[in-house]
Amino acid sequence: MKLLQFSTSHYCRKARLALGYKQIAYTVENLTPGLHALRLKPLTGLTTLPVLLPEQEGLPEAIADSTQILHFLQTYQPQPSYELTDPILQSQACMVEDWLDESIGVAARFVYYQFRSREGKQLDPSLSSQLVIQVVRWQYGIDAAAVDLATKRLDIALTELAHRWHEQSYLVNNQFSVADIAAAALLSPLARIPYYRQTYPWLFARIVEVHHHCGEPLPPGLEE
Ligand SMILES: N[C@@H](CCC(=O)N[C@@H](CS)C(=O)NCC(=O)O)C(=O)O
Repeated sequence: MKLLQFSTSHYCRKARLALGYKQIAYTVENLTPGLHALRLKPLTGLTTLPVLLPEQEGLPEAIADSTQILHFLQTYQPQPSYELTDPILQSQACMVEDWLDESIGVAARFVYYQFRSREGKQLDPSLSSQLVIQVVRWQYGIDAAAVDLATKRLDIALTELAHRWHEQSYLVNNQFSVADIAAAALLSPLARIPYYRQTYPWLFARIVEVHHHCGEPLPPGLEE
């Protein structure tokens, strides 16, 4: 299988964690931001990454959206499973995954790019990197007011996650699920930001555990 991705995207990390957990061999193709839409639009009708190309007869040509990719992989190869057997618990896991995708992953992006353009500029002060960061800020409307709201949303999210992830290993019913994969990927950009590292050490311990569980390399800032 081939994963079309942006190498730094936390949504693409989510798809890689699922592929890793399923132990499915895959290659990646890194697309160039800006030009990516030309390749993706005819393929999926969307412009977002990740996109999975199963490259097998009888399977869809392309699957867009990290949630759909996880769903496809579970059907393609049921074991090892990240689907909970109790349908009510599985529905809870899907709801937590959707909340992380639609709200928390977006908030993490806002806070991360704000950090990279300010206090975290020294992580890569090169002109090319700062240019990419400015383009991303413009593309998503990342300004001080939006970042303030994103920060508050993350505080609420991390208080909720503390109840579920600090005291137990897995988010839903203490069983590994799509919710853990989504949280580990979508909150990983915060590993670069000292405030989050100091305030929520348990979060990064869990992110590392999930990456080990999936056999995938650790995110920037958490490499051993
Ligand atoms: N809900 C989507 C979100 C993916 C997403 O936001 N991807 C970003 C990269 S992190 C993207 O492709 N942005 C480029 C664009 O929107 O044109 C998913 O889970 O796959």
